[in-house]
Amino acid sequence: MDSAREQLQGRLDAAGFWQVWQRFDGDEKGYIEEKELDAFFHHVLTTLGTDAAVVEENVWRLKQRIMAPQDVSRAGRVQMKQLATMFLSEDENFLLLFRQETPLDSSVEFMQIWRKYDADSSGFISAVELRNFLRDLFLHHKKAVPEAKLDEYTGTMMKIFDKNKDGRLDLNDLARILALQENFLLQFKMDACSTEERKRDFEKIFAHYDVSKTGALEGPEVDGFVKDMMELVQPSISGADLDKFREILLRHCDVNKDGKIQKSELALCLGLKINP
Ligand SMILES: [Ca+2]
Ligand SMILES: [Ca+2]
Ligand SMILES: [Ca+2]
Ligand SMILES: [Ca+2]
Repeated sequence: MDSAREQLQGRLDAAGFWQVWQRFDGDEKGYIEEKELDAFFHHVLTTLGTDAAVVEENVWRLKQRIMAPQDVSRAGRVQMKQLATMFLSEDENFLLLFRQETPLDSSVEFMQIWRKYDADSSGFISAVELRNFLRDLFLHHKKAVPEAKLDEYTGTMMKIFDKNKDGRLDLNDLARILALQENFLLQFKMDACSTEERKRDFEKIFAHYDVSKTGALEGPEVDGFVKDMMELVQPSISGADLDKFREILLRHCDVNKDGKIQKSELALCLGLKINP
């Protein structure tokens, strides 16, 4: 192991790494260009208080390491994972990268998590609630984390993802933590063409959100549908928006007032006639 790496590992936490990373990957693509590496390492070393006299030498060493044959990036790109591994401890690394390893299936799954950890239904995830999420996350990945470390990691995640610094996470902050994939509804043309096509799309859409296969959308299934619908017209919505739109949707669609949206109710709502 080269000495530059030995010196560096463990001295930067995930929040510190993220701060530098964001300067280079502002829109969170997950990689930077190879030609940005010099500047990136420069920033890291300066952040760590490396003596100016040896910065250049260390930048060169770090670059040698990342460009080693097995690490060579495709299309001149260097992935966040490659760089995070250089600087962070295993757990800190995990905090930044677990979302890439285990992406969510759908907004329904996302909303299940949101409802579960927003335990007091405040429309926000507080630090205490985030801590519970992280504890379960580490447990789920069979990692034992002492309580003190859990506090530290909660602080780290808040530093990274609590954008407006009010000490709590909104819906779109959690969506970033969990790296929710592309909106399912984006694949459909809403100005749909033939009736047949619209019916086929409708079947696909309903099946996607009716995860429990009950023939009705209930609980987080409604939430997931509402979230994706709203985000077709608005880039990201808050927890309060979601609750408001959920209520509006139910008011319009839930004809039999059972708190669920049956398939026939949704079809009616979307102006479609389907055979039951
Ligand atoms: Ca809450
Ligand atoms: Ca916040
Ligand atoms: Ca269902
Ligand atoms: Ca209903």
